[in-house]
Amino acid sequence: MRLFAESRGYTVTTNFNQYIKGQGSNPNLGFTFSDFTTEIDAGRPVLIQVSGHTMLGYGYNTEGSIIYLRNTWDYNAHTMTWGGTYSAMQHYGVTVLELVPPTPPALISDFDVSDMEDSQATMSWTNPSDTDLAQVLVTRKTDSYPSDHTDGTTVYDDTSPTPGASINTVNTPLTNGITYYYAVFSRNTDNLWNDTVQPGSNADTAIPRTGLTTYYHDFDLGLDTDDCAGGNVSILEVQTGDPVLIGSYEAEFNYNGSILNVLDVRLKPPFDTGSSDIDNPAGLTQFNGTATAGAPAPVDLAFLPMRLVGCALDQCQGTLNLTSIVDVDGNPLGISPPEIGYSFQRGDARADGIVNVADTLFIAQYLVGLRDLGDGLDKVHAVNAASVKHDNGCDEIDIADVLFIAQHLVGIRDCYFEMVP
Ligand SMILES: [Ca+2]
Ligand SMILES: [Ca+2]
Ligand SMILES: [Ca+2]
Repeated sequence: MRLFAESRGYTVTTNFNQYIKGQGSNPNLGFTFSDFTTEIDAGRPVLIQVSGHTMLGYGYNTEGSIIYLRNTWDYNAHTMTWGGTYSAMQHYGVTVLELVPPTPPALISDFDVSDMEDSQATMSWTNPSDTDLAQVLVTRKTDSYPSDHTDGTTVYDDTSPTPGASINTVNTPLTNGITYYYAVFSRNTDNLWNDTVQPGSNADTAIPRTGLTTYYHDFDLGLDTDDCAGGNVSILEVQTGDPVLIGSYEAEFNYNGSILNVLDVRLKPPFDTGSSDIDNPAGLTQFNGTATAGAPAPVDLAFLPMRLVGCALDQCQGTLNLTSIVDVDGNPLGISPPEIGYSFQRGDARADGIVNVADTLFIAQYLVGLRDLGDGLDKVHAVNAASVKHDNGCDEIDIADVLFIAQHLVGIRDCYFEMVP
């Protein structure tokens, strides 16, 4: 009997055959009507053994010690008196079988619903591997997580799921800017639901957004407020239908450290915390900043004072990458923007690839207000100009830079702008 139950997928905790009281060798021992009612009240049918036949007892009436049973001869309900006879067959024993209640399918542990998509969210998870999996259901609410599979709006319902399958499906339409709470539930063929709700396992949120996600950044060579030459990193614009406050960023600047050095990383308000790692020998400066209260675009992120230490004949490329931008709620923004690069050559104020008398002229014109700093052949490259003569703390553009170039051009100074002995 136990083996049969187990062969049907049940786990048996207790099973025994016993004479009923009065039928065994000791008239004081045996299974009683009261024992029978205890089993029935616990939800466990009892097999009723009569001479030459077995029947299933499923109920009782204490008045007259009547038991309700079914036999294998028909589909009808029958009764007999406890310890009496049934069709002339004497009731002599019982078989008690206590089964472990069937368990629901395993909890889904990798449920993920995407954020930041326009009017939709992508749901993904792996079905439980239980072979008796009968249904997988996803429900959603807007104020809190669903409490069980009947709570909330059903957004996915598969009544013939494949155990262990990876599911990836889109839920749409959603309203942008609202937080949606999702949970995935499953049921087995015993009709047992796993109604556990565990964010991080089978529950997750989605925040869809409009029209994200492009942002434009800039890296401008120029002077900081104290006339230091270098590069200013900024976000010009965030393209999205919802207002976005920039919360934090990560950036890196790559260059040839034997030609260019970064002297400092200066955070720009409202970016109030951050860190930097300036590795000039490796030609890599990494930095990040956080604006606790958030910052709308356009906004400056940081200023990097720079100094060229190479020869007037050496060129190097410096490229800036914004590797991460996150909004004030912690959601990543946008697609990675392209890197921005500049060519650097010490003394080449006009940025035309050669250091000659035109560069002295450009710097002189800038100093009297006839020419602007900036990018392009009619502008003055701030770092190329300021780094000719190194100054205290950081490099500024002044008449000494003009003089040093002129002296280099007539051979008094070498290509590092050092006096020739
Ligand atoms: Ca999510
Ligand atoms: Ca030039
Ligand atoms: Ca200078």
